[in-house]
Amino acid sequence: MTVGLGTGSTAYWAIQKIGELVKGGLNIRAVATSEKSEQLARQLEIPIIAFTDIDEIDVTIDGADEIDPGLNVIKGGGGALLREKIVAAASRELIIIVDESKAVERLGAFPLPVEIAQFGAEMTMRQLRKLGCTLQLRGAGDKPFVTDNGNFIADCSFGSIEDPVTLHDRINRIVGVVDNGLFIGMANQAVIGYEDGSVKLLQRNN
Ligand code: A5P
Repeated sequence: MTVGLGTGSTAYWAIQKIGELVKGGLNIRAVATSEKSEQLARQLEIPIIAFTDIDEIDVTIDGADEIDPGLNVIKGGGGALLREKIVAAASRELIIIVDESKAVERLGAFPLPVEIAQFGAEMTMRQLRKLGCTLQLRGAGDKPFVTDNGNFIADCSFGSIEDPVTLHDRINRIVGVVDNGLFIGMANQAVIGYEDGSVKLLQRNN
């Protein structure tokens, strides 16, 4: 199988587990959604292949910042949303793993990460604000956070997102936006872990 490896503190544990299985003889190849996850996978001796060398990914396991009951998701808290979305779009199955704090009735309390080109960033952020959010360029002072793809992240607080599909499309129509952290209709399953050790599995109905 070809497996997509997610990014973040939750995906970290999935990668560790996959590493154990590989050590025990599991025969897979993997693509990573960030340089950090790729590094971790290499340390664990999970065979990594270049994204250009694959046609399709069988399954990707990744974390999320928020997930709603329809399995729509906000991602990008760790800044890897673009590669995560490219890998998710190439995957037959996307499994989201979260703890209970990420499961919400409606998306939007978590500021939506939007990846924007460095060139013209001020202009792009002005257009984003017109959509009704308060916005923070990620990073400190004159040292903005730069993604693995060389772009900036604008964290856009909408408070509550009533219509994620429309918002996703309106954001991505802004010139200078590379992509945003709304993953709509991409996740097939979610695994939600609770503090008492129990686990809830959610399946997308389609
Ligand atoms: C990385 O850019 C993100 O999309 C992460 O998958 C998301 O932020 C969840 O990360 P944690 O598992 O660290 O909360």
